[in-house]
Amino acid sequence: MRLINFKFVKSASKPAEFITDELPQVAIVGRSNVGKSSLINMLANNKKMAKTSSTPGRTRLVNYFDIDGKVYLVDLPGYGFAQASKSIKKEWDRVLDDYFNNTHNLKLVLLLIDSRHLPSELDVMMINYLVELNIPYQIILTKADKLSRNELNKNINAISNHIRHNKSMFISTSADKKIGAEQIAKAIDNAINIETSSDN
Ligand SMILES: Nc1nc2c(ncn2[C@@H]2O[C@H](COP(=O)(O)OP(=O)(O)OP(=O)(O)O)[C@@H](O)[C@H]2O)c(=O)[nH]1
Ligand SMILES: [Mg+2]
Repeated sequence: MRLINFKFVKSASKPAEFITDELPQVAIVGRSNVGKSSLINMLANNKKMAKTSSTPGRTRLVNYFDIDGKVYLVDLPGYGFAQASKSIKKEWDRVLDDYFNNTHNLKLVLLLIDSRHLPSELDVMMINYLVELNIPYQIILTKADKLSRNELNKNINAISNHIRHNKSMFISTSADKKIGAEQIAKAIDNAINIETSSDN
């Protein structure tokens, strides 16, 4: 599948505003500043689709993008922004929890982890949370352009050991160098089509 036409649909901050129509959803999560919005821009081939910022904690809302009228790509608030006040942190946690508990058409979560660092405790919590809710997820390593081939391979091994996932399950990406978009499109396509074929 090629992801062609991206359209921003809306931002939401509470369940009453969430999109609950029939279209499948694919959500993007990860700690603040990991590169969620940049990844959307890479997929959309449009640097202005999702707002990016070098200031962490930029995306505080649930942002919905329609792709080709087939699927919603959903940019979720980042977690673990160290400098956020306690009340803002709580609010983010609530938005994430609300989103996962109120979105019944969620087919896949793209969980972003910075390729330069070991997953944080919050990343591990997020994985456990998704497993518990039985939500399929795909690990995406971001900012691969910041590492040499060797360093990247070393980190992929360390990350896969740390979270006990087979490294063949990771997709390495760079929004700057536009690496990994095709693999992600394939993962999204698979996630959407598995459901459709088993429904028939
Ligand atoms: N070198 C490089 N920098 C990147 C890449 N992806 C994102 N960045 C930079 O990382 C910073 C954060 O990127 P965002 O896409 O805004 O991150 P986010 O996860 O949406 O952040 P929040 O919305 O705050 O949770 C920006 O300065 C980006 O330019 C990448 O693949 N390579
Ligand atoms: Mg963002």
